Amino acid sequence: MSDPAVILMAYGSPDRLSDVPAYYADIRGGRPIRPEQLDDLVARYRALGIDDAQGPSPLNAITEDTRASLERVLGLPVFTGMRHWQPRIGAAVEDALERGHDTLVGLVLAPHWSSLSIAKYLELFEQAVARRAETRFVREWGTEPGFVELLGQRIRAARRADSHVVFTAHSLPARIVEIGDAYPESLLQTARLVADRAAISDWSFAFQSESPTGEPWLGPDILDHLTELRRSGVEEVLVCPVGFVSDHLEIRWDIDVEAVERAQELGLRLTRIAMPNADPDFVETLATIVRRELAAVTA
Ligand code: FEC
Repeated sequence: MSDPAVILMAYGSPDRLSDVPAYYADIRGGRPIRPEQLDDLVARYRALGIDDAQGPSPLNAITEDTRASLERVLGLPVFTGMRHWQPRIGAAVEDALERGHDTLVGLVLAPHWSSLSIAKYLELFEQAVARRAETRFVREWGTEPGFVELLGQRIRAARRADSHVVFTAHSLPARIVEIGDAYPESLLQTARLVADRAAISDWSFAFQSESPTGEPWLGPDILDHLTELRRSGVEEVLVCPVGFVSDHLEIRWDIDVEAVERAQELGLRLTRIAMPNADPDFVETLATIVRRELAAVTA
């Protein structure tokens, strides 16, 4: 190994509202989008209320802050590659190769492997490298001690005495379980470790952000789960989204608006932990993961 670099991958977000149709088309991968689905998505982005000059979601800016901090901490070049927007994973890899980097560590800003999520990043990464460099790809890092510690601290900081903690992650079509995907177990493993770290026993797990694709998705969905919690006497809920690391549409809309509204209807108080974003402790955890991968290359 002579010249390593990191390809830091994230989901990506439209730069402005007018990009939403092209961005949604990319997510759908050529499958049709009904006009009312597009209208609904534009309305959700619009409702985030962020100045369009900065983009309708904070995700791209947070990813850039994370990239810049990771580069500083590691003292190595870090390139951003987005799954669904620019700069693409392919462009990031090309850029790194053109600058002469011969060892690329691929790291996704999402902690848990699934055949419908991280596997897609891996495909794009490997296709782009096309055996032109040595690669290490981090498949998952949801039990990384620094990550568990950070979430545990965030829970301790935000939790009130009687809060019930609900860990959440993005739902996926239920068929992934039939093909042997361990996504639900990996999520529960993180939730258990974080709960232990925060010394809480009053917790549960729910999925969020299901898409209207016409097939069954993993549940329970957080909105139904809140109803069940209220029925069982819970009055306060603290959401800890273990499957995400940044503020973005799925947090700012699905939790901060939709879940909060449902909670209010039910007479529940719902708050959530602050996301890791580009927090120095989180960046240090990412750096630890990258250093371990690089040590394995040189070993
Ligand atoms: O803030 C932003 O602009 C982007 C937020 C965003 C993140 C994100 C993360 C994940 N997704 C995952 C799975 C799916 C599957 C489908 C799907 C659809 C959407 C749509 C939008 C969207 N996702 Fe996403 N996701 C984000 C945004 N996601 C917008 C399209 C409209 C909608 O359905 O709401 C369904 C695709 C299909 O229709 O076939 C499946 C998973 C993650 C977490 C891992 C990761 O970050 O890669 C899993 C952030």
